[in-house]
Order: sequence, then structure tokens, then C-alpha cells
Amino acid sequence: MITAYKYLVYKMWRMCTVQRRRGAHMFRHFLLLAATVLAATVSAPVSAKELVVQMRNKGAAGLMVFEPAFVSAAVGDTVRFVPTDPGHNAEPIPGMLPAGVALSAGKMNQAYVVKLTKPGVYGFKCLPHYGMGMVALVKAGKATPANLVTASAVKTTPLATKRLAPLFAQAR
Ligand SMILES: [Cu+2]
Repeated sequence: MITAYKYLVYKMWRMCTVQRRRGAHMFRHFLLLAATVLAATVSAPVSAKELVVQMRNKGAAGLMVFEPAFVSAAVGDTVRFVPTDPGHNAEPIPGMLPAGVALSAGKMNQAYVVKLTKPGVYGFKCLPHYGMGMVALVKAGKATPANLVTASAVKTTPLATKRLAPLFAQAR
């Protein structure tokens, strides 16, 4: 009888120990998971995106187009102009960049990558087809661009002006 009682106590104690160990084990797992999630949240800020604009001979808007012609991005994002069709380049339209931003011109038939370092609107043209209205507008940041008024006042070719109007309207 005493032996049986002892055995029962021992058994209960064992069960408690196992439960406690399991509990500690689970708790450690939980801590590790929590730490991992926290680390991922803290060390990985909203990752910067790369937005692609194609340079094409023909698109939905007609002949000689950047597609899409309007890009809404975040500061820190990158825009990559890719030469889908040959015979194009991308370069900034003078007077259509945020204050303090200077960009070189892209080369013919080559990808042109622009990092959006400041908020505002960035206007681009294809040099050979500027007269045909091959232009693109990039907006960086959510707010109404500080350089929207000055950028939209820049004199461009008649067809570029025509295509830029709805793009500036989207940038507001
Ligand atoms: Cu072109």
C-alpha cells in the first residue's frame, strides 16, 4: 500500500516535471519566434521597389511611347527604363526634376536606371522622339509635388505637352 502510494506520488511528480519541461520548451520556442518576428520587423524597412518603364515603338497611347507613361513611386524607389524596342533612350527634361536632383542622360538602346532620392515629379523624354511626344512622368512621394507647378510650366514640344497634360493631372 505504501509502495503503491509512493509510486503514485512519484508518477505525479514525473508528470508535473514533464509538463513543466514541455512548458519551458514551448516558452523558449515562443521567445525565439517573437525575437525573429521583431528582428524582421525592425531590420527590414518597407523595401524599396523597382518600377519598370518600357521604351516602345507602339503602345496603347500610340507611336513612340514610354509604358507606363506615368509612374507613382515612393522616395527611395528605383525606376528602370528598359529598351523593349530599339532606337530609344531616356533622359530628364530640363526643369522637370525636384530641386537638388541632377541626372545624366541615358544612352540609346540601353536601360536607364533612376533612383528617386527626393520627393517630387521627374519628367523624362526620349531624345529622338521628343517631337513625337515620347515622354514619361514619375511622381515620388504621396504629397502634391513641390515642383509640380514649375515642372508643368516647362515649354516642351507640342506633342509632348499634349501627352504630359494628363500625366501632370495624375501627379497632383
Ligand atoms: Cu524613342
